[in-house]
Amino acid sequence: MPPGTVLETLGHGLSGLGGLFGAPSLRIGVTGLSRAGKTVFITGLVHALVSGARMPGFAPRAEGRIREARLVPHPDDALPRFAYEDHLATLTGPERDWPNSTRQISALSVELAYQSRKAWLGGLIGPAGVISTGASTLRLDIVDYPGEWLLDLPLLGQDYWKWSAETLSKARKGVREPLFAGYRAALAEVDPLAEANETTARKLASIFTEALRACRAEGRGLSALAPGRFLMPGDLEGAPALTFAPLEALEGEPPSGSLAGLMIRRFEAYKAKVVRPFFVDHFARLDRQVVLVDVLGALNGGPEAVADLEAALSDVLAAFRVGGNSLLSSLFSPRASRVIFAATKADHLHHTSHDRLEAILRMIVRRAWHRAEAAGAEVDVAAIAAIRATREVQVERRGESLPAIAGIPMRGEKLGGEVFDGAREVACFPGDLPAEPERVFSGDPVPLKFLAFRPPVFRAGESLPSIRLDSALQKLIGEDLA
Ligand SMILES: Nc1nc2c(ncn2[C@@H]2O[C@H](COP(=O)(O)OP(=O)(O)OP(=O)(O)O)[C@@H](O)[C@H]2O)c(=O)[nH]1
Ligand SMILES: [Mg+2]
Repeated sequence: MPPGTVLETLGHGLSGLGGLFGAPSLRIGVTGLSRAGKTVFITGLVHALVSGARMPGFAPRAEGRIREARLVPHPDDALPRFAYEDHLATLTGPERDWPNSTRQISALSVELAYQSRKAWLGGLIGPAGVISTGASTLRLDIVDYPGEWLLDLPLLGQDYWKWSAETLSKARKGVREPLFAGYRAALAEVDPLAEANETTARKLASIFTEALRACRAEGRGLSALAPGRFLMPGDLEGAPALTFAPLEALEGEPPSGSLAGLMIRRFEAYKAKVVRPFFVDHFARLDRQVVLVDVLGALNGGPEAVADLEAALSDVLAAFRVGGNSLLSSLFSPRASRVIFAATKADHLHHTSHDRLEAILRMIVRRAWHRAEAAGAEVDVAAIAAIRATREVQVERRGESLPAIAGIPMRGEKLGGEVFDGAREVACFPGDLPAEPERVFSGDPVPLKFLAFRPPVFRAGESLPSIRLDSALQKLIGEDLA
């Protein structure tokens, strides 16, 4: 019997290998598109666990059943370690800054020593009459990886020409149209049937990548940007498998020595050497998945950015739906039994708007979820702030008392002509989220303005403030510690 099945027959449903070589383990993927808040989420979550933070919404902690939470070595030696200590030092050091952007997959393990609920309630006598302490351990193997990599799943079912046609057609519409003008001009100058030439291939790939990057730029908020490794290359920067770009359709098969032939070969190499191994070696081994979503960033970008985010999340969701008889199921089958979508940075809103934020996220995800039949995994949503940088205040304006937030804007942030110095606290009213979540897909952009605030002041020995991080954790693993 393979190792994985042994534990499952014990009714644990946990990752097999960990159980045989140490504590039972749960592999938790934390993903999201670039800047969604992955690094901050993992740092905040791990700090809350190991520092013994009060977590009223996380039952095992609230009930005092977690005896110890400590960092332990990650079992997978091939994965870089998540730089928890560095990120924490950046957040809590004298500069109080947010961690740098990360470009790689990384992992960190936390071991929890806990008492099961049954033992806690006094059921300490085992079935054979043996006195048990009721103590158990569970290792959380947390894996941080770019959500962009999940957007590549549809590529596995496409050939080069189908991908090219879809990509170029999307590039002719809406916000993308002017951003891809340079790429279209570059395409007009090349002959796809001419002899393959590395310089031309590189030039096209680089102009194409620049256009993708422009779509992603602050304010535009576009999300559906496959191939995922073009923006998030990890350790593959400059690799031949990433040196391709879409071409206009041709009549018949191009000769293999032509530029088009080279593009086709590289597209297939990207699928076989980059996309497939990620899904088989990493993605398919996750037991739980957190997908972080910067809903506020997309709302700031307007309806097109929201629609784009929805399209991207729909591709992300497709990865979890690979089921029974699909084309991809022979390749891998995801085992994540619980997927939590979390809208991050909720501390940019007064708590009276958190339910609306959650409703908007639910709407964005639900439409995608119901479009195809869900296979297996339970899905839930939450509006959270892994690290809360603001406090709530009431602001009097023309005799009216408005619920607002106050925080210290990062140095250089601008609002209404003012440039902030990174030292002064300000109160602001970011705007109202619509009561009807559908409104974010149509009509006028929701008039919102979010400032980036400095992380909160941290005193050694204390915990970092957060919003609903505990209830998100309860949804994710509460039952595993029951
Ligand atoms: N106020 C507030 N800001 C947050 C929070 N989480 C993330 N942010 C902001 O969002 C930015 C991106 O967060 P990261 O955690 O670095 O995002 P990421 O998904 O790891 O980004 P990449 O590594 O670039 O993919 C941070 O620099 C903060 O400005 C939060 O809980 N509260
Ligand atoms: Mg990161």
